[in-house]
Amino acid sequence: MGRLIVVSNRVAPTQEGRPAAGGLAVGVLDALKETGGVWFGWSGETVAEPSAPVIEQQGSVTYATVGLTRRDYDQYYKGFSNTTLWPTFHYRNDLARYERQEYGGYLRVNVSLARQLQPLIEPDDIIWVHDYHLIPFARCLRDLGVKNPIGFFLHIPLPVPEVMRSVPPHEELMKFMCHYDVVGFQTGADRQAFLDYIERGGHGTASEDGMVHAWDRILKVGAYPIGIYPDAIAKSAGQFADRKPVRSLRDAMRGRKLIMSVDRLDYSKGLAERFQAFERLLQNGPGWHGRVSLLQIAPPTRSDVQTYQTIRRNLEGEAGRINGRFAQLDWTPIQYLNRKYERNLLMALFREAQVGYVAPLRDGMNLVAKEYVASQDPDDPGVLVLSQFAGAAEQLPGALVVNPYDLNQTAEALERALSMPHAERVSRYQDMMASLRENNLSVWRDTFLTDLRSVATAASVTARARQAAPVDKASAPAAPAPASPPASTATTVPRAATRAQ
Ligand code: ADQ
Repeated sequence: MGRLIVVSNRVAPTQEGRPAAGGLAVGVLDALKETGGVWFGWSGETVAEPSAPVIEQQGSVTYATVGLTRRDYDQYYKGFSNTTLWPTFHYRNDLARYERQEYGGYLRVNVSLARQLQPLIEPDDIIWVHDYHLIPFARCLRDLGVKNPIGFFLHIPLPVPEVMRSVPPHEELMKFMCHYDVVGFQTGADRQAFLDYIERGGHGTASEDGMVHAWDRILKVGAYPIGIYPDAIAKSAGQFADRKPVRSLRDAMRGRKLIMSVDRLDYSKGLAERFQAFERLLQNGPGWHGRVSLLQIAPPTRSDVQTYQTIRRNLEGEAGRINGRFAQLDWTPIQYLNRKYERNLLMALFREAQVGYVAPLRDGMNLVAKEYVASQDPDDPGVLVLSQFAGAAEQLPGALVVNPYDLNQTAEALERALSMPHAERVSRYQDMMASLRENNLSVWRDTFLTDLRSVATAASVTARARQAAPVDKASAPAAPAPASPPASTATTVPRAATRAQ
């Protein structure tokens, strides 16, 4: 069997024990460590000129990283990826901006990354591309003659067609997605959004088994919810329980209950609404004053994007306002920490919290929700309060599910979680652990890769059969095999890139 080549915008820090805030990095690294393979992508450095990948071997994983020029960083990463696609895909068109030049940069970088990866690809490899930065990547590889199976997984939500259409090159992006052999989403709802775009827009058809025929392509489209390794997390949460920061937190909370939230500092995470629902709890329930604290850990990301500076200021203002309103000499209601923690330590901190509070306004999956559950003490577990807009809500049957825009409902759920009887907490925890075990990270990876291998095998069998016995045009299937894009569109990527510069 060939190697697995994972391609993502950012290759995670390679040193063990270094915190890697970001769900993709956590999920991909764990998945890749088990199978071994190559991880290709941006090193996080900006460079004067693009150059060949730097190769570094660590255990079973080969890291192949490249730098981006300042212009690439501004147009591809900061621009189209994070100022057009990220907000729109999280239903924040109000924060999205579209610049044709940035889209040109996005296409140019995809072409350039594909060229840098191509020499590393061996005939038996399978290629798994991750996330919204790299939607055109399969198309770019195919243009270079790469025939290997190529799959794509979107870690963030795919919006419904009406919202998707607000991105000016929406149709080209959807066509690019159809150049993969398998396209995977986090939830059934995201998958449905894709099918609705294709079918209602008259671009193609889908069959029961998830095969889509669109724009002369055949691909498989499925929901592959990303998981975690719950038992490994449970183990490390227990093992790190006596570390100093965990002991300090425990001592500080003596006699008080702890509600805990951990997120990247991002507007999709609904942090201001979260603080306001906690404020509502204190406002409606004076009995909680001095008896419960909210610990919010939120390391800043993308801090050079203007919107992220604004959200940071707003949030600091909200925490200050609420603390000013309710704090007592010996009690601060909200502790807001702008920093990363080592992963195992974070899991041990989760175990100290009676409530895990995960309330994004929109989230592909949200691994924190899963990690919180897995970190709990099975004999005395905490309760998860979870937004209905996180993909994880489809998967965690024991959570108290809330609409984060409804501050009263969320405050009531927090109250219920804080007061929940032991037997109910245990039963909810057990339901969720069963689901986490059944859909762990290996299941995510293996299901996706099994589909990718079988779709690619079926496609090459069909292609060989066609070559051996050419059929007359009238009876030929409408779409060619996935590995061979139609010649008529073969230059779309370079042309669009040139046009937009
Ligand atoms: P993210 O938006 O980054 O991921 P999430 O799924 O919650 O969101 O993952 C965050 C990860 O970073 C978690 O593993 C968490 O433990 C870690 N982390 C967060 N804050 C940290 C801190 N202060 N210190 C250390 N570690 C921290 C994207 C999508 C999600 C999707 C994932 C995976 O936006 O919807 O679940 O990819 O597919």
